[in-house]
Amino acid sequence: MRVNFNGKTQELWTLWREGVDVKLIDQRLLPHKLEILTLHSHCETADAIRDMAVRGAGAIGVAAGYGIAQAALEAKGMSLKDFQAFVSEAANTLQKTRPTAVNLFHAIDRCIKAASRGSVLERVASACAEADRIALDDLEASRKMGEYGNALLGDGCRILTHCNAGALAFIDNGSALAPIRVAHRSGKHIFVYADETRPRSQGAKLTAWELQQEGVPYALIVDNAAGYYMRRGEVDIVIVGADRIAANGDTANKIGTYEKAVLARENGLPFYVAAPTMTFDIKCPTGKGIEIEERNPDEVNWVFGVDEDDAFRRVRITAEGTTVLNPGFDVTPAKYITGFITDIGVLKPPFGRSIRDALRVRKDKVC
Ligand code: RUB
Repeated sequence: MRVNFNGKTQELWTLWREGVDVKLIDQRLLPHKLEILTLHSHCETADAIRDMAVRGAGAIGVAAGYGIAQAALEAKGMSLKDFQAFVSEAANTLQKTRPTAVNLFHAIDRCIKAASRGSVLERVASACAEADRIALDDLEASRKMGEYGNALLGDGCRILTHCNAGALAFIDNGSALAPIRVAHRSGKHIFVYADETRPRSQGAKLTAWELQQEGVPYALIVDNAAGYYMRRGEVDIVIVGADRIAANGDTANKIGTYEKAVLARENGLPFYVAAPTMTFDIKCPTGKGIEIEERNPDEVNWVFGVDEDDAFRRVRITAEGTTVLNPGFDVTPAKYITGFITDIGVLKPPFGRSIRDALRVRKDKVC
């Protein structure tokens, strides 16, 4: 992604691996500070996923794959039996970080499978190679989603998006923001409405920042304003990302996505989900089977940002003892979805069939 870093405009990835170390942009500090975090072990990587230093389905999938590679490297001097026990314990730790995005589970499964044959050193090499392949797949998938999604955006198109499904949710480019980047870079005049996305404000803190860095015209709106702009005829299309897509097309994404889909239908607007084939969960027949993460009430009770002196501050906005419910995601029923922008093309209803066919094409990439 194009960022202004250390006074220079440069291309930066969200995360990458350097030997046993994983390096990533600490997303908790954005947009105020661009800092690269170095994670020296799989335990540190698991903490970074849990604390959302890295977040977004694609990015946490890549991070989890790197976590397995780190565990394999940490255990390379062990006996085969101890190596296997250490790596499966690491998989367990990484699996417990966040429950909803399936990319995390698919990436762990792929790396564990890769590390299950040969000597310890061969297993280490295979785990690392598979983790790196997942990262490259992620890059390639976002490039393809950018191309396929761009075809849906005409000159002058006004797009509404929710949460952050951008480069920060992937290695680069993103899912929902990938077509927006391609359209903008190809000279189309587009405009983006970025939902704030309470409680963690990924739209305000991350999507707005990404669009600003890229020079895409946009406006940040509060979550409650989406229907207002749709009804005024000022939105042409809604594109969001996804954390898990069931076999029938029901889609889990950031809390608030469902109501945007219903509003889009009410206002006659196309509602697209952009996601790589890694995000489909064929083992999950419908959205009812998707585990929804319940997050810490502190995210609702407190806000985090900088004061006038640019010092980071955490401020309580509710009364002590306020009762809070904080689901991280919701499920949008497939009937509200116009299509899926994927790395192999745009899937159209009936989704049961189009998803099954798509996954047959990419059976090497999904579990
Ligand atoms: C992120 C979120 C994003 C999807 C899309 O939630 O809901 O829309 O993960 O991801 P969180 P991607 O910030 O809680 O992780 O674009 O990587 O498929």
